[in-house]
Amino acid sequence: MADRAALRDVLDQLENLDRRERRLVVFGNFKTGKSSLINRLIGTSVLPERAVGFSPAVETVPLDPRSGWIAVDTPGLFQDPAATERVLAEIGRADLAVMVLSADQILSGAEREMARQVNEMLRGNLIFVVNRIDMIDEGERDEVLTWARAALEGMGNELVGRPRLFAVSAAPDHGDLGWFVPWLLGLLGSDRLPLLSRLACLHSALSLSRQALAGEITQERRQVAQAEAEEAGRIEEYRAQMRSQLATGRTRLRGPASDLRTHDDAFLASAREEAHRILRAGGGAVPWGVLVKRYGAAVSDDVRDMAADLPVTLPPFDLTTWIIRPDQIAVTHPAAHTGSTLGQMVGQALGDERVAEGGATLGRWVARNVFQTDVEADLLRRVEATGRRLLDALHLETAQYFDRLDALLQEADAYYAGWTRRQPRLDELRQRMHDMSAIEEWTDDLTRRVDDVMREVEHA
Ligand SMILES: Nc1nc2c(ncn2[C@@H]2O[C@H](COP(=O)(O)OP(=O)(O)O)[C@@H](O)[C@H]2O)c(=O)[nH]1
Ligand SMILES: [Mg+2]
Repeated sequence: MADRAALRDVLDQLENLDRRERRLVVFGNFKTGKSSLINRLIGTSVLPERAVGFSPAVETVPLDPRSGWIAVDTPGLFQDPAATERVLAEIGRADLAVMVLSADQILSGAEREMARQVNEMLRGNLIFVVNRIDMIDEGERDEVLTWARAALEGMGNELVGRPRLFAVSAAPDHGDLGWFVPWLLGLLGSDRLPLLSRLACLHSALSLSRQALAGEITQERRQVAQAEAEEAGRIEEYRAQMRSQLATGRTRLRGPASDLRTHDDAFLASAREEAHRILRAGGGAVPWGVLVKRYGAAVSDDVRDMAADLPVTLPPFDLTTWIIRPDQIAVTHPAAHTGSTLGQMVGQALGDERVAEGGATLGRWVARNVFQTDVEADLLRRVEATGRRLLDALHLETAQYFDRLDALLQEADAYYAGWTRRQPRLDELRQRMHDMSAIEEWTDDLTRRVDDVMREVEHA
């Protein structure tokens, strides 16, 4: 999953809600007297107060151990980006922020912008201390403070005031914090202050997380839509390809169904060959079973070639259930017999094997010329007639076979018309979208509750 830093921040802020330690973060420009102010607050100079030099460190000192408050001293703003970041991080977990301004150089544009930002982060848990008031002539002090109050209008909240501003002098020798100290100690006794700032921090973490999430969800949604479109395109393309192949297959099926002539011719030619063999041998059988099987195999071959690129497997043309008795043919015409015997006799007399073997031929000659009977033509006619009868039956069977194939191709077409496939990548994307939407909902719900509680805390 993508960056979850924002969400982790939310969880940190949730944990932060019941942190015992309470933090008063003092921040402001370089050399406004932040460290001096803290030292005066706690009554001892534990923090370095420098006329020159920059201390980049964040320091904490206990402020009021009974209520758990500590003071956090921070490096001056705008001196160094990394240090400024650190200050902002400290403010991010502050329960109360004190912005220290210098009376003699008060409220630059950058300072005002920073004040606005912090005020928003802490839901107004922000007060202002105008330090170095001793640097201003007494007669001009009111004017400076009035101006500052106007510039900071609207900052703060119901708990601290809007805006709350103190003019002090935190210099070690002539320091005077006035009624800032008793006021502050009174404020720090309230539990509503830390609750409000922590809810505010949680609130801003929630809205950042919500923003990050919204961006991510938009991106994810775009990805899902794109993946869906791509996948739909691929499926459609595949379906179209399969169905066009099937259509071609069906058209081609009609070809061989009407074009069995070559197989018929081959079948009859083999039958005739067998007849001649029988004639030569003087008897025998036409192996119709073998010829029929060969016919079936030839048709199967046709179909296999035709179906080679089809997305279905077609069954072969199966004629094994056909039972065909071999047609025993005795070449037993009396003339043929006589011829055969005659041939043998002559052959024996001459002592010549060839004449004896030629008996059948001689017999046929005798039959044709003496008895006017053509044994050969007779036999061929009989064989041919049987062959044609078988072919009629074979054609019927073939037609049924092709009908079956056509039905199969039609079924396959229906299958591919609605064909789809599992999409694990899409499922995963959708699941992620779903998870993120759940987090989004949770964030929105929590934000609403935090809003309500903050209003209550502030106006109780
Ligand atoms: N005149 C005068 N000097 C001050 C006052 N507060 C602090 N200083 C001096 O300003 C210098 C910087 O003070 P410091 O607390 O280190 O400022 P930081 O950088 O904001 O922490 C030191 O020399 C302080 O003694 C004040 O209210 N009046
Ligand atoms: Mg300092």
